[in-house]
Amino acid sequence: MKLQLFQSHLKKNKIDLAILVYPDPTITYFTQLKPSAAYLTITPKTTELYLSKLDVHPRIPKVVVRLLTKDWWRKHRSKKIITIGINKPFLTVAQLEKIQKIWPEAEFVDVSLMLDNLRATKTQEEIKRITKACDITTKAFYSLVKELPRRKLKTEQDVALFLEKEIKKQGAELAFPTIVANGKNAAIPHHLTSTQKLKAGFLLLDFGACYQNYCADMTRMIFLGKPTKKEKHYYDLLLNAQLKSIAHSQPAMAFEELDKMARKNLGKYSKNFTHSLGHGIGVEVHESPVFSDREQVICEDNIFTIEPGIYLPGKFGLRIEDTVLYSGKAVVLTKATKELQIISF
Ligand SMILES: [Mn+2]
Repeated sequence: MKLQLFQSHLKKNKIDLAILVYPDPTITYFTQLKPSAAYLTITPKTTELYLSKLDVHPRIPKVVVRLLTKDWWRKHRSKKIITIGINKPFLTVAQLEKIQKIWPEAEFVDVSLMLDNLRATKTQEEIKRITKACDITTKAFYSLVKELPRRKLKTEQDVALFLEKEIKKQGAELAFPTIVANGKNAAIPHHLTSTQKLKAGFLLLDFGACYQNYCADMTRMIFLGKPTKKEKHYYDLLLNAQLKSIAHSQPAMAFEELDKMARKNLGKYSKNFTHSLGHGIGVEVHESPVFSDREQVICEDNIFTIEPGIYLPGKFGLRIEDTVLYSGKAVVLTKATKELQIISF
């Protein structure tokens, strides 16, 4: 995506060569590929992608594609290289040791922050793809709302498989394994979808499509049966906090501040909100901006989730999540209705 901008950062910081090793998602970011193995080398002037014989070798604008051999590095070794950029969170110790053996005299610097910042601001093409991923996710949700009253889906896993099939039918992949949590299972934010039979109560759906390498993330609640006044009250309280967080987003506001505001709006249930308000999203489901990082503020063309939750261990849990683009104002990309869907059971 922003390859040339990254190259100018390398030049400015006097980094001779950056080496990225697959499965570093930054390789997908720059090349739009998800190969089985790859090295991506970026200098201020040239970019080379080394792919194994097993993968397709497509043409990529501004990237030279080469065969990954045992001594793929030889050409680079012949040049004077003093400083090498690495993406620390995605480089294993074993890979680093290998690279250090090839360039024993080089100094290694972490370029992860540079890459994270680059990726946090989306290009028009990225916005298009994430918007499409969100539309696919929304459609899958509506298909499920239509399907549930037929009573053919018996377990959490049946529901998850239905959603996943609806996503794949639309030409997309899954951004992450679907979370379907019914009743007290929903009190665990990352419940592992089970074969448990569906029962009356809240049904939490946290899922997303991945379209052309770009992810969507959405959580909606369905109620099977008839909710009590109290259950409705929890839902309304949470929805109010979620809507306010979206409405209060403004440029240069710290994500941490937005997080605090959501907790305030949950009142005494803020102690039942046990995770962060959201996260950046793109080629990865979780990427920069990181809400707990004090330095990170809302910028134009950021895409992030807003997902407050209330978890009552042993009873039930609720979460409402949207993928949001900040463009002049917060624009909700996951357009599925947030009116509690009540399905007779
Ligand atoms: Mn999320």
